[in-house]
Amino acid sequence: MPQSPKTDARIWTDVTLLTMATGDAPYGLIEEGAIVAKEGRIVWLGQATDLPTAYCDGEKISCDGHFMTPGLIDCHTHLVFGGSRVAEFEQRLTGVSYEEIARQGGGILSTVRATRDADEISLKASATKRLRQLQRSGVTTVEIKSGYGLDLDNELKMLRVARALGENPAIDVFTTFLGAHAVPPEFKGDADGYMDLVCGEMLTAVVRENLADAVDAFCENIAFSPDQVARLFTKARKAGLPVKLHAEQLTNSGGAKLAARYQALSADHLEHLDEEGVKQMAAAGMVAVLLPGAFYTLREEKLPPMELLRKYQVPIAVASDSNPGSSPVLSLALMINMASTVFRLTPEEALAGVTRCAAQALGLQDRGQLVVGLKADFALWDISHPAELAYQVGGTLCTSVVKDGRVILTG
Ligand code: DI6
Ligand code: FE
Repeated sequence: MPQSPKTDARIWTDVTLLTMATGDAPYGLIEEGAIVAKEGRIVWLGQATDLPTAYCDGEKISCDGHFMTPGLIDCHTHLVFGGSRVAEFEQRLTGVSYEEIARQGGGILSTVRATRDADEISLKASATKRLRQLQRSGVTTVEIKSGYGLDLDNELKMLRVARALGENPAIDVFTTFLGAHAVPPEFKGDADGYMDLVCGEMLTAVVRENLADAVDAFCENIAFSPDQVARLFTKARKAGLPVKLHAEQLTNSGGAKLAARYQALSADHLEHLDEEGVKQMAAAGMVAVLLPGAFYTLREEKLPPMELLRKYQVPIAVASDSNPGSSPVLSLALMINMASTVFRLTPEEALAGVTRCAAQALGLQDRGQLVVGLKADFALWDISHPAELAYQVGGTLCTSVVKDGRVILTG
């Protein structure tokens, strides 16, 4: 029997909405608001006094005066991995640099060894724990990369685990193939030879098994050159996959310009990005993904070029980069704080960075704002001013998470 519109609508009331929709008031703020979801989508929002009578009989959920934002989107993570890098953290505290550790065969390669040794069940179990923490910070969509397998079987294993995590109705997972994350020990000194494997057998299998929604690479002097990345991006685009790039994290290698040539979704990190790179990102319609957790953990000193990104109107996303080496971060809410305090984004820019602009960084048009027709993915916050989301350091302000119109976390 068809359900009447009254019965399956769910209405959140007694709430301040931060819609994050473009062109509206700051934050898209609506006081004394209400929002209605049906079949997983937003069907109405506005001031509670204007609620259409058609929805008055629906199931009502009072938000006790809390604030609602779109569900947060973490558009850059390496959440699936084996082992731990805590010993390396201690080593770095004694003055050894991240690059030195990588050159000595530690760093990413130590996680590669542990990930190769782990089976899918244990990888899924450890990633699930981390994912739960992110969800508690208001996340409803997460991107997860491969990149710690670095051979055919282990890259596919990582992507299968990421896809399996996305079977949970409480979270959407966007998967990214990052086979070109580092040169594995079997190819030491032969990055070109390894790139042949990534562009050939590995990419073919990833596409055949539909395991990835995008392709990423690490363009850096300790990883792959722009020419090597270009070979991969040409193949990826031919296979119909969008690309994105770890670029200008430790040095200015020209990665962002290369990514722009392939209309990449985003270039990520970007501390060493120059004006020409910013211009080309703007022309290609790319998003700049800033990762304050990695900047903080590695005690970097060079800030990303915020003023240039604003000047050329490049949308700015903010993500956790959650990974065992450079960013052991499990809260996207904390990244709102760090994006403001460390990168000097305004609180509104930082919130847009984990909602509207993060959706754009994943090419997802159906989320990231509270707008009629988009997914009913919400996070509720016990705050009394929107800037508190950026002001608070740590703790848990998120009181409830709604995914596709269903309450999945409270308290
Ligand atoms: N840049 C990063 O910050 C992560 N990957 C990358 O290319 C670090 C990954 C790790 O250290 O394990
Ligand atoms: Fe990363």
